[in-house]
Amino acid sequence: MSVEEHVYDRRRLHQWLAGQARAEGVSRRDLLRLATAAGVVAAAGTLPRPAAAADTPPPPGIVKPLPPELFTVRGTNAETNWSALRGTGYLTPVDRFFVRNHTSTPVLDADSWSLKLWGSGLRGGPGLDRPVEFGYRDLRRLPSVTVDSFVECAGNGRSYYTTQQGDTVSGTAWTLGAIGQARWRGVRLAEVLRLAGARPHTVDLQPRGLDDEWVSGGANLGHVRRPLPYAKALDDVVLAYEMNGRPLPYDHGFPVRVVVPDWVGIANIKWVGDIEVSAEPLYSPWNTDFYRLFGAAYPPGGSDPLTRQTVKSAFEFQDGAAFTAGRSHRLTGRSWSGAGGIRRVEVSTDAGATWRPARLHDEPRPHAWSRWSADWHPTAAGPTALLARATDTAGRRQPDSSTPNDQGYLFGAVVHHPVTVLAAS
Ligand SMILES: Nc1nc2c(c(=O)[nH]1)N[C@H]1C(S)=C(S)[C@@H](COP(=O)(O)O)O[C@H]1N2
Ligand SMILES: [Mo]
Repeated sequence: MSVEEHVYDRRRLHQWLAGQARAEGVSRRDLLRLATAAGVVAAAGTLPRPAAAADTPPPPGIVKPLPPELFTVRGTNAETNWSALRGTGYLTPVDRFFVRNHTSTPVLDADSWSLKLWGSGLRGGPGLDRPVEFGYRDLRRLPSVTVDSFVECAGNGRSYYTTQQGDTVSGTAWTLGAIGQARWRGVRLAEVLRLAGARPHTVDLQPRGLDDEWVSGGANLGHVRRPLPYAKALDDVVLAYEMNGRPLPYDHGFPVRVVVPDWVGIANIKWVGDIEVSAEPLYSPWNTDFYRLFGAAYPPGGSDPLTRQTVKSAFEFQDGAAFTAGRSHRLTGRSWSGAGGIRRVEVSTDAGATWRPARLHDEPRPHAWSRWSADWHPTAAGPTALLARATDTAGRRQPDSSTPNDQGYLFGAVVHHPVTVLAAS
């Protein structure tokens, strides 16, 4: 390609990114690849989206479309609307899987990507701890495993601390849509650690993302990274390259992400570029200042770093939904827990005065939700609240309220969903 063509091509790609070029018959993915190769989109940089109407807020750095019927955009994140899950199957379709980005989605190239393992936990002794690298194809050639697991943000349900309990908390005001369940395929992290020569006295691992460094409160906290105990890594952690039978989408960690079943979403590092393997305990802002519980009910240094998610339930409609009196309505929803499968779900259609069991449509399975339904025949018009309450196989039942913490993590109480019953016409 001549120099002039090169310059022109870059301008053309810029225009495409700005929504000023047409590209019928060419996939967005292919154009993004071109833009990345041309340096129009930095390999791990901010990803512009096609220009939106002038009156819409600036879109976050998320690649996939975020139609308002599927998502509620919150800053750099996109929350799944629960109404959009009604009728979908056991797995959350990628087009409606929530996105939680500290900065923005990097568009990486699998062929030039590699995963580097390094640190004092690798064989060779101090100073001799040579990094070990795996390419995308190397990982693809190793024995694969498949796991159905939800990824849920530790802050899922956070807004209910405020709206339901009057607590002041900081962070993204999620309702209950910061969860999705996918079928992940990849390589066991234990296998990669074995090949890399991890020593038995390894204490912590620290996977780190290739997305931009995160600046918070004026401080650059570096790349997103969080220590992971070696024992958990050996147990069930997966380096995933497929989601629901397809290569990982850009927004969910392409080419490879960490999947840590049952644990807080932050453990599931996307776009992983390296993993420190350490014989000493590791710290990052993500296991010190964040992802511990702080507040009146906790010690001054906070709780231990967060691990398992709580038990939660959600209905597949949006708060404020309207139902017509004198008709039968099938209420549907899902419940999940980070400590086992779901054994029982109860529903209340009178703001918690009375409860009845819901029908469970899935067997209890660890780190996966169960779908359920209950029929409701409202007779009186007016406002009411619908509630769902789950019990997991470890015997944990959702409480009436959650002990607050400053950053609003791990909400687990029963949520009151206001709805309106309309008079029969
Ligand atoms: N590299 C990187 N990994 C990350 C994050 C991030 O911003 N950067 N966000 C984390 C958080 S807080 C959550 S809840 C999950 C969200 O995963 P999803 O966007 O695929 O739904 O990714 C985690 N992994
Ligand atoms: Mo999160």
